[in-house]
Amino acid sequence: MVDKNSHVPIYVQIEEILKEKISHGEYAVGCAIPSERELSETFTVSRMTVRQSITQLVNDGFLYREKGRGTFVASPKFEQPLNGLTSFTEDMRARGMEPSSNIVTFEKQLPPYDIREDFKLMDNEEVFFIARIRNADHKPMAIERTYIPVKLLPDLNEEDLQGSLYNLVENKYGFEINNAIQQMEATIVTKEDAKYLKLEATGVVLIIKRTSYLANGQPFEVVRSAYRADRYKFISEIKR
Ligand code: 16G
Repeated sequence: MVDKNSHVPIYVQIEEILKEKISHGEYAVGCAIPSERELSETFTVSRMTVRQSITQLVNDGFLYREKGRGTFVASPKFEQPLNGLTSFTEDMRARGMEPSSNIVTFEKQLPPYDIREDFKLMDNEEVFFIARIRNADHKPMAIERTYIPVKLLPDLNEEDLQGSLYNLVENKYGFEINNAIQQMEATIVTKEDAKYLKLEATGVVLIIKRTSYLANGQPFEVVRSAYRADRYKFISEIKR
């Protein structure tokens, strides 16, 4: 129960109690938790305090809200290892899930300055710009915005991108993908991405920028992705 004399804020104590119930399966995945009113009676605290705990658990991916229906227990987050250069398709298949994409944009364009620099392109050389919503079992996980030099994959088309880009690069074009450099930061989702990812306006995303290279050292993609922070955690093993 809640200890009102503790130096640990009450909303944090409630959060811990609810987390424990989730991890023990007392509150099962997909099931509704008790209402704010019920919880505030159980813990003899205000509804505001209960709401604060719940909001924190929603932001941390333990719970999700559905308008007019209540608050439910979320599936555990995906644990994505950070030590292999894998594709979204491979990652989802390895989990026994079905990958799919909704292509939001597919076009050729003159790249923005920084992208032109990344690829070391001439002023008049174009890139493909592709925005794809990536789904696992039909649920949006991420939106990826990818730049690829047109001269590298000249007949890339929208239909091909329903499947795996890495599969095309390796098997249709016969290139060897070798390594990538990746950076990650957290931010509040943009209005546009909230719509694509079906997130609330205050939802948090992990922004990942990946530049991937072929075996000959040539960069072939620059990708900026927004991953739902409530569905993903990235894991790496570090050795001393
Ligand atoms: C991953 C990569 C992305 C790559 C994509 C290819 C991250 C952050 N991003 O999502 O850079 O373009 O896989 O996936 O991991 P595909 O082969 O399924 O199209």
